Amino acid sequence: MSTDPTVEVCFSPKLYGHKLTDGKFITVVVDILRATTSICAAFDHGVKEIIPVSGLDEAKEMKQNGYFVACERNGEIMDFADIGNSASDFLRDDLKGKTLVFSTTNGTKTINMARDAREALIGSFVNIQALADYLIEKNENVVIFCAAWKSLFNLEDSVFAGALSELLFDNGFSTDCDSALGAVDLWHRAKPDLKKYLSKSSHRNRLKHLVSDEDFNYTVTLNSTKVIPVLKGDKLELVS
Ligand code: 3SL
Repeated sequence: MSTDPTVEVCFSPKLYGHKLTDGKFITVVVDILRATTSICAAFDHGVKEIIPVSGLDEAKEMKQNGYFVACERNGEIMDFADIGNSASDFLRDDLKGKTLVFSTTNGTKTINMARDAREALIGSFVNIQALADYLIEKNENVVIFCAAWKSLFNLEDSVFAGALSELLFDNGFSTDCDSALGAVDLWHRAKPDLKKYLSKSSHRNRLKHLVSDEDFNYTVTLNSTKVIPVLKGDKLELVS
């Protein structure tokens, strides 16, 4: 019997409860546009910790308690928040060494759903190789958990799931999950021009008036950072 570690992809939070992987596993949460890309940007720029909050009331209360809050719903910054959810929002020197609160439409809820994993890590194209190296070293089963859009399949998270699955398959991981195989096929379609491929995605078009081309370029550029955020208790911090 093969003892290779396995890869499974969940295309939506609605599917996470049905995953086949059990026992000890690591979950990689992915919300390419924009939560997990922005979390990587924040850590890369020196933020110390991020508290991912699912509900708006909680985010508002934490703002009243003095926290710096990043918060959007349907892409739009909330009126009580300090900043929204673009990677460039986090590139401020006054955030270095700080603890932030972060609440988004899909991403932060998905992070909080991943608490059943032995480790919940944050994935994006900007940290994909560092993440793959970490997972290869750990040699444990992996679930790639797409935040999707309001439970519906999205292209950008699924293409990323394929890219990460392929890096793991090339290093001894196996799968009996068609979603991982399908995601790899999607990645092969997207890989020659990732920006062009993801430009047709519904969320890129939904966000067109909110997300600059510069932010989108950052999102589709691989390996600009080696940060690997991990959920520890109620906070995201860097893996040690
Ligand atoms: O859903 C999320 O977590 C967001 O990243 C959505 S948005 O890109 O801010 O619209």
